[in-house]
Amino acid sequence: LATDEPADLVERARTGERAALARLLSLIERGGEAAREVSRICFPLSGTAYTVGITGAPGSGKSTLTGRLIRGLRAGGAEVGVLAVDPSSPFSGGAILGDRVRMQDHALDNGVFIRSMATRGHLGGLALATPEAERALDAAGFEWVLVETVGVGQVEVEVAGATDTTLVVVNPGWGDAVQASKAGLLEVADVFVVNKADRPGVEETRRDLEQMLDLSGHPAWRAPVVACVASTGDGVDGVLEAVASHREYQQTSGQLERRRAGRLADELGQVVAERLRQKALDLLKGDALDGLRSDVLERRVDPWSAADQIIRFLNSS
Ligand SMILES: Nc1nc2c(ncn2[C@@H]2O[C@H](COP(=O)(O)OP(=O)(O)O)[C@@H](O)[C@H]2O)c(=O)[nH]1
Ligand SMILES: [Mg+2]
Repeated sequence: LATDEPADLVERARTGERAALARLLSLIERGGEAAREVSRICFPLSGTAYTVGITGAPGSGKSTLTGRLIRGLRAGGAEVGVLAVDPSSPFSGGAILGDRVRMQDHALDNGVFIRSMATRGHLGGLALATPEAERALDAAGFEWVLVETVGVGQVEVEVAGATDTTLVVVNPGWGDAVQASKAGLLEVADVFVVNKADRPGVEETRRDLEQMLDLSGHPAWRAPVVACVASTGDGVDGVLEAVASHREYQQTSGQLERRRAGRLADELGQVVAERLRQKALDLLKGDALDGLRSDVLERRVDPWSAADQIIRFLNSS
């Protein structure tokens, strides 16, 4: 009997029932008690999938490239889960339609699961919902989880960077590399992909990126710059090889474990901060602190001292 219980949904998702997995992701998006239950069950079942972020400016070819990566990974027999994270467009929104069309090759392949995500009610928004969604795909048995996010805005860049390997997609032409750098993408890139290499300016863009990398010192891993034409598939093998080298480097150096541990520690910090923030806001919305609020408004108590009192109140409640 099909139920909507998180435990039951997880069990069914793990036997390959995609509708159950879709339902799990909806629960995560919506947040609240059910999302926490999903999270609690999926956490110990996850930790084996390899996650790849694909980010860059709108229109740079992220979805087209993602479709090609899916194809390449499927050719090796692996199951691939994809999250298209788009804060600006809800699940049925127009912007996602293009992604669906480009990825429709895979619509009938049960080894591929593509889902666009909006955050709706999730506490902490995108930054906290995405790793939970990744873990649901991981728990459902996908060996690869691809996360496409638009590389505009701090949270989106953070989400894209919170993967095992992050691809930053730029296009040929003057200034694209500089734009990527301004958006904070240089810091999160493990591999640069110069997509639309059928257009002029590939070498200039490559040179710009290499120069920026020169300026950023001598890290243990220097992001390679790989050119491709996602629309035809030319050069996509090189992108997959770069992902494989980065994975290999991280596994042999211990960096993968450190990076994952760092991400979990960050996530824990964010969850705690978010929950405390929510508690404090709820408290301030009520009338329990009316007196204290007047004290601040009438300048009898300064905000920092008032905050001390509020924190004491939160601790004792
Ligand atoms: N000329 C050319 N066009 C491409 C290439 N890759 C993608 N496109 C086109 O660029 C547009 C935006 O692609 P899309 O994958 O939706 O970009 P996204 O917004 O980054 O996901 C679409 O019209 C694609 O067909 C490429 O390698 N060369
Ligand atoms: Mg897209």
